[in-house]
Amino acid sequence: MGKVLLVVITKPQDRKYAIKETTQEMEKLITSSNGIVVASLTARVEKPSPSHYLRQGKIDEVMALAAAHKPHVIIFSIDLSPTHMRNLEKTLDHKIVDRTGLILDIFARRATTREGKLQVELAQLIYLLPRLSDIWEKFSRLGGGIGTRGPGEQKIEVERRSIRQKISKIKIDLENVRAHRARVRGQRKRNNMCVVSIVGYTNAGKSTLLNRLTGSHVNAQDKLFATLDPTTRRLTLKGGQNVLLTDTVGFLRDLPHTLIEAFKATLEEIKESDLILDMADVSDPFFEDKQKAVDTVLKEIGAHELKRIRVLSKIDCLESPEARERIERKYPGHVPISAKTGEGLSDLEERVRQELGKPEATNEY
Ligand SMILES: Nc1nc2c(ncn2[C@@H]2O[C@H](COP(=O)(O)OP(=O)(O)OP(=O)(O)O)[C@@H](O)[C@H]2O)c(=O)[nH]1
Ligand SMILES: [Mg+2]
Repeated sequence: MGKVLLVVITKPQDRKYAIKETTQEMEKLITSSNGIVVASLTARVEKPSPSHYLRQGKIDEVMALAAAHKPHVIIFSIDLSPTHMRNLEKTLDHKIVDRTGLILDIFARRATTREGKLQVELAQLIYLLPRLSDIWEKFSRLGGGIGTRGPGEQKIEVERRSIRQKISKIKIDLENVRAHRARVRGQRKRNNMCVVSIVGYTNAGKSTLLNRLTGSHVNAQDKLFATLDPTTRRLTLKGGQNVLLTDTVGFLRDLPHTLIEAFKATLEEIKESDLILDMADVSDPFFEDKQKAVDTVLKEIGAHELKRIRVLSKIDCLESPEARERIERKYPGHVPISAKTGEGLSDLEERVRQELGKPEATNEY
């Protein structure tokens, strides 16, 4: 992705810390996509300008920064309409990427399995469809004014049709994936295997926990969306019960709907679990907001009524015993753990055993 100029948009209704939180998250997303932020600015936008989203004064500021820092791309912290994006690209003469575009880029880098790749491609095509005319316009501009309106429009129609066909084909392929997953789940049910899914905000420590509990080596790193494809490992609890522990894609605030839609097959695995471990990273100053975002996604995928154990992760990062006590007092019933030091893991396993032994969901969420 190269050098990035970051434009953080704030709105009047945003909370006090929104700028800091959004800036930090955007920087992490950009790093996760191999970009480097060389300059950034914030713009408070009350009412977007109909043509360029930003007003002229801000556009001048962006232009000055771009001239000074020569970024490869200008990234916006919000989603832009196709018109705004097209006009900004023309005026600023730079490639513009919005939040969903950036997240799609990270997902495309991470996808390794056929299923993951199909899901990312589907999300990309859905994102591309309304933006097609811009690509063709650029193409005809390059061609030196060839492509008068008539034929240009026709070409776009042809291209649109072919994209729609691709979308339908991928959807059929993904239906097969879902059917296969459903069969596997049926098999597990017949074998009385319980499935426990680890969910939480991206970077909460889900994969590290799976590795620690099951002695596996799935990719865990300080990058957003390090995991895209679900991994399932067997875990033997005290007393001998075997369960299947699944680690899967992390959540994000305002996860683009295109992605939720495209990742239905993956997210469905969560919905069909017997128990979820909902992890929140207490070393993150914004973890409470992130917990709310996780709740929202769980609701959206219909998994909010499942049995759930709330886990507070990375407690080794809390420096003082007082900080730790404060958190534990504030969140009674949550299980504090550190996948790094191993602290709290046997308590967590014990809670899993108890919850699975209970007849049905008894939590209040
Ligand atoms: N200090 C500390 N760091 C941890 C702990 N658990 C995980 N980490 C670190 O947190 C970072 C993210 O961990 P992952 O396990 O990849 O997180 P994840 O939830 O799987 O993230 P995604 O797959 O990106 O959604 C890594 O750098 C881990 O080393 C912990 O208990 N303590
Ligand atoms: Mg992970």
